[in-house]
Amino acid sequence: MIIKKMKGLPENFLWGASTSAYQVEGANLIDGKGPSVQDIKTVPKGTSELDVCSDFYHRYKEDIALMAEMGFKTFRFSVAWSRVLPEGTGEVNPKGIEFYSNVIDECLKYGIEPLVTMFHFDLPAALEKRGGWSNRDSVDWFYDFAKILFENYGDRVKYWLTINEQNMLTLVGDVIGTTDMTGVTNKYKKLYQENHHMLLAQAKVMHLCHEMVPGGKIGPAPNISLVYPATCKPKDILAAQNYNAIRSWLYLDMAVWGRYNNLVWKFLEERDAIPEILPGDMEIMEQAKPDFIGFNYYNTATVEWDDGTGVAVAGDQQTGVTEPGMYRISGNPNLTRTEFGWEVDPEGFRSTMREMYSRYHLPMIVTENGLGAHDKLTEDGKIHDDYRIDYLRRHIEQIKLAVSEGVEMMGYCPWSAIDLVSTHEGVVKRYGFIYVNRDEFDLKDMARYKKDSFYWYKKVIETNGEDLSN
Ligand code: BGP
Repeated sequence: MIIKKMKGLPENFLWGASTSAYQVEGANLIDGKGPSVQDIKTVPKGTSELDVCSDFYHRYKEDIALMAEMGFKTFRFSVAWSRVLPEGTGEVNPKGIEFYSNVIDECLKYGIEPLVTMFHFDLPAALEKRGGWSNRDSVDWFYDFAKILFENYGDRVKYWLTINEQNMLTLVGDVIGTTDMTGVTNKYKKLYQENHHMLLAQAKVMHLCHEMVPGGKIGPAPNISLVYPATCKPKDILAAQNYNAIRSWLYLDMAVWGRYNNLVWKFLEERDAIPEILPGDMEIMEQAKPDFIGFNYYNTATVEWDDGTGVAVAGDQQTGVTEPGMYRISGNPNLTRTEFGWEVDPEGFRSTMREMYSRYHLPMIVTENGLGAHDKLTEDGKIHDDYRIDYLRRHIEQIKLAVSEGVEMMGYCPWSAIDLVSTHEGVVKRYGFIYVNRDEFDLKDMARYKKDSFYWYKKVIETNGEDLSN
């Protein structure tokens, strides 16, 4: 659709940006924090450990002041479960409770609405030892953890996100460092049982939020990308539908409707991987209602038909992995790529928003979107990241178009507010508006510098997205 009459973004649009605890905080075993699965994993060769990261734990005041300077209306951050509950259950760590309380107060001081992710890739190691999400008790573990969060922060935090990228935990958990396949004979059985427990835990926590938090709003935060067929061959269309279902609709159909997607169900049946569902589970999920959908978008995916001979070459959140007999990742020759090989598709962002809205009719907030690059600090303390400005501008333009088409968008939180450690490609893959002066292994002085994108985003926020010029 060629749009001539633009609508403009809603007045209370939540401009902000995102981080996650294990990637930004550092202080990973300090002040009573227990280890998480991220602290006990072997980090990919050539990348830094997660002990210091951006040292947000000690510098959050300075960092939030910079976010306020950009004019943030919201800040999306996650709580490290093992900072609050070092063993994952039981004894609460008062210093952990205090830290997030301080972060929340610091945001509120500047009129920044905290948007809190309850779980972002960092299950307490103690719980992993007890079977992690494979253990049915994980539903109660998460529920009890959520209760502590609502009790302590529910008076000040209105917006909650349950689980970050649950779909990526299932699809590429090995790359993110969350999946242990030792001794597992049927990976699908394990992964989709874990997935069922997470879905149920999420549903119970959505109920709980509505009971405990006055005016509280809660939603999921999967990574959603529309999947394109590589050609208009009918079989490629089927392949695209398969991957759309496995990658995205499974998670949103469950979160919104409490219904297993039929294509995914068949896929699981074929792999002898139907999860164990106890009486009452489906009712809980059917009745749980998110208030909005949070979603991370980096790019679309493109697939072709696979006759069962495709090879599942390792891939990450955005490059994807071929699923023999369902779809084969093919790549899209019409798109450019970032220097880390991720395709760039702003128009795909619009089609993703359109598709999501036409399926679920819920308000949506972008909880991640951004460009990872090797930024350079110049001698006079500048970072000229015009490529990031270009990426973000092109994506915001698509939000404006989608909104003009009637899609309800609540806000935009690109990844990331400040440089932090990538899931598997180290510190050198930078995303922030704020540069952190450290290298992969040399911590330097960790000083903060404003990138060119910092000033640009400030102006975008000031004009509520009207002025996107450089
Ligand atoms: C998402 C994760 C984030 C983040 C981002 C960028 O999948 O939710 O935690 O890191 O992707 O990915 P990466 O760090 O792999 O570049």
